[in-house]
Amino acid sequence: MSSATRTYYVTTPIYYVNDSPHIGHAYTSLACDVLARFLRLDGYKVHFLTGTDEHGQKVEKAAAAAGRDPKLFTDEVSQRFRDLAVLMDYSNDDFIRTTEPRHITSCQHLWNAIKANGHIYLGKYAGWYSVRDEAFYAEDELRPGPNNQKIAPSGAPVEWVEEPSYFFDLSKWQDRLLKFYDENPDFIAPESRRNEVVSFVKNGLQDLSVSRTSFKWGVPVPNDPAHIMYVWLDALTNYITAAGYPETDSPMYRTFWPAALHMVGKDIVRFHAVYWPAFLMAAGVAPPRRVFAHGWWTNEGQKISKSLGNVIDPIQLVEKYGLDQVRYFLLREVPFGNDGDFSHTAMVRRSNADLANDYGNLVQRVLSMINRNCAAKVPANGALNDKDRAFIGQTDVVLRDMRTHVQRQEFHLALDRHAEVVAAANRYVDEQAPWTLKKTDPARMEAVLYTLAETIRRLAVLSQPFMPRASARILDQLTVPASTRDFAIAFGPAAALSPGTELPAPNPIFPRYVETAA
Ligand code: ME8
Repeated sequence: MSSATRTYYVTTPIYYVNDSPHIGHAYTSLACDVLARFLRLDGYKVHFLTGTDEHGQKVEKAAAAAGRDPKLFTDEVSQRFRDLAVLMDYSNDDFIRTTEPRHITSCQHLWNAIKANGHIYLGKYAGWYSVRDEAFYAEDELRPGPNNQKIAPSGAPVEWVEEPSYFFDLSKWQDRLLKFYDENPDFIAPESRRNEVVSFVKNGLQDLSVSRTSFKWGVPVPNDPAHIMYVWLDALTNYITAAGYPETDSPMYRTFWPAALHMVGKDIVRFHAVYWPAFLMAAGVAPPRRVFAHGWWTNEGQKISKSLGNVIDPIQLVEKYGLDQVRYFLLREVPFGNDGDFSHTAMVRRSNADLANDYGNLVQRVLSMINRNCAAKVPANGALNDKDRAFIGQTDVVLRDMRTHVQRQEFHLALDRHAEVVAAANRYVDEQAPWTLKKTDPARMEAVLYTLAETIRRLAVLSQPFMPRASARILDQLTVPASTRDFAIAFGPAAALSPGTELPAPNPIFPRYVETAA
């Protein structure tokens, strides 16, 4: 396949607009952003989608509690998610809202396709529902809670619901889903989530209620507007809406559907890995290629919740520690897929140790030495020896390794590989001691500093997806043109730093975080 034909469609969950974004939302979108940026730099045509989930009882209730009209309320809260995308420097290509006309059309079209294929029938729902999870639960999934209430596995309260409802014949999809998982071993990751989903499906599936009649805030069911669509059917459909559905002949749809990856948190894996492929297969639409369910963040050991008052606001975090520092911390601190704990101590430790002391210091000391000892010009490279060339060349292998890790959503391992070269380069500075060579062997000093500057250029190219602003500043300090920052060019022979090029005065990239008295 030529690089021009490689495409990748990556999506975040669309977030409920019942409340402001917090660190968990920022995390999922960050992972998608890093993936999208990495693949664009690697020559892929990428479409990166995020957005907001605006229908359903949960949002309707939040609007009522705020004394607001649901449309105006969702406009306002959705905007906060857009603002977050700007603050966090996400490179999303589209932002979808489920209240948009394009989405209503798409939902109704999908509904009609599923119904025309005989997979939707009218009945009556009598069972448990959790508004907080927007999910139906079987009796045996619930446990007793306080005041004789029943509690969902997520800890959310449930209520008894009885109303006319359309059903999707999910019970008939068990074998087809199991076959699909079998034939597509990469469809659900990580492995633990895959096992969880497979055993859930093996235990048998019940038909799923896909419409509600007791409230109005949603997409009307075609030809029966007393019903509105179940918010999860509505929400999941966003992924094909944004790909141009129902225009399945459009260039957009043909280029990007099926999606390469739906990134989600582990709380919503069942919706994405069970219901969604079943809905799509029932409509004759290809399912996505992969669902990755990452882990859960706690705050200083506690579940993050509004009622505990410990919600971490990404805006405050970025103001306090810096954007690239936060982006780095979230993806480096915890193996992607595992649960993680946010703590101020860990954030400061990571930022100061890895960024200020290691990466930042490497850049600062090398550029300062060049500034002082090489007349602020890229050093001469005539005296490079095999060891120097091998030192630079190791970054070719790191690019390959990082590519593999990012493709598998092992962001922490990609950053580990990067950090190894940073550490090796700092050792190289110490071993070669260029400052002592100035008088004894100036040509050798230039070769050592050239080797380091060229390594830093490559490291900055590789860190762009993770820390776009800091990486750009490093590349600017090396006067690397914007047109030579993608991987194919940056790692090609013509992009190497050119000796004699004038360099600006160096500026520190990653300040040390110092606690200020409150
Ligand atoms: O579920 N740690 O929206 P939502 C890590 N609208 N990630 C977290 C997190 C935490 N503590 N808290 C939230 C919905 N997340 C639906 C999705 S998609 C068709 C519809 C992230 O606003 C994580 O990605 O409740 C989780 O899956 C998502 O936010 C839930 O966002």
